[in-house]
Amino acid sequence: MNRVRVSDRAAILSRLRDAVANFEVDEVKAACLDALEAGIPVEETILKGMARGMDIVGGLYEEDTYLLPELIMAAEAMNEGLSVLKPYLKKGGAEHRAVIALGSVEGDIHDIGKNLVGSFLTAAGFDVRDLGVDVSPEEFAGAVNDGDIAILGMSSLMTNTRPAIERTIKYLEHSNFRSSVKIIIGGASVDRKYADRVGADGYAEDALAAVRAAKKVAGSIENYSG
Ligand code: B12
Repeated sequence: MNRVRVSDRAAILSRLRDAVANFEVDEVKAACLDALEAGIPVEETILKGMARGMDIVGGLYEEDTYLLPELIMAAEAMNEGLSVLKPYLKKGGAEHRAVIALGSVEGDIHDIGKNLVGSFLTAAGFDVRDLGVDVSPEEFAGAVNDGDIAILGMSSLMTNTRPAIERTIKYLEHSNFRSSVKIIIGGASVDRKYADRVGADGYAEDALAAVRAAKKVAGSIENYSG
């Protein structure tokens, strides 16, 4: 395995962060390849490099330096980088763990984080069903009704879509599906306190923590063999 000095590793991750923040697609791809060559774990490259770049973009948007087109270009740059790195996400863990369905909640079309969570979960051996974006409470319940789903993951990035999580949980309760699934939630608009308040079974702040949260709730499901 290639050895890389801590300072080099930090330099590559900063380069990647800045390339995403400046939506320089070619530079993002080149930095991803350099990170691979330097032996930096793919998870770290994604979360400590590219995702930090997206945080910068969010901050610049908030202060009106960036507008919507810049958000879109940064998202494209991140997706290009992810396509370079995804094939190298480590496959680990047992196959045929619990089935987990993921969706961005009603009104929310942000999906980079959700998709990342899906990729990390797949790499960890979970069977992931992607319900897409703008998923209504009825659609979440429909997915549970369809069968073998053990865990439902909901993503919300905006304060005005956060209430859709609570609505979905209430809808699952009213339609008697709540007890058949474990629920984990994430995304920039939520935190552990909110998760506890609405009665979710787990919360995670990033994709690595999402794998831990999924394993934890899966561990409490009867007949789970992971
Ligand atoms: C990229 C982006 C977009 C892209 C989305 C592209 C796409 N395909 O996803 C586009 C340009 C489409 C967009 C649109 C809009 N956006 Co936007 N967007 C962002 C931005 C810059 C980055 C989000 C991102 O991808 N981050 C990188 C990923 C890796 O991180 P993440 O999503 O947080 O996911 C991680 C964790 O949260 C967690 N996680 C996420 N989901 C889940 C789910 C589960 C189950 C678990 C366990 C964990 C988990 O793990 C993930 C991986 O580590 C954020 C700013 C920010 N810093 O969040 C604004 C931001 C979310 N957007 C914002 C806004 C306002 C909008 C628009 C309304 C803009 C407009 N005027 O139209 C629209 C809304 C569209 C809609 N209806 O949803 C605001 C929301 C403000 C608020 N607090 O409500 C933000 C915060 C920007 C800001 N600072 O103002 N956006």
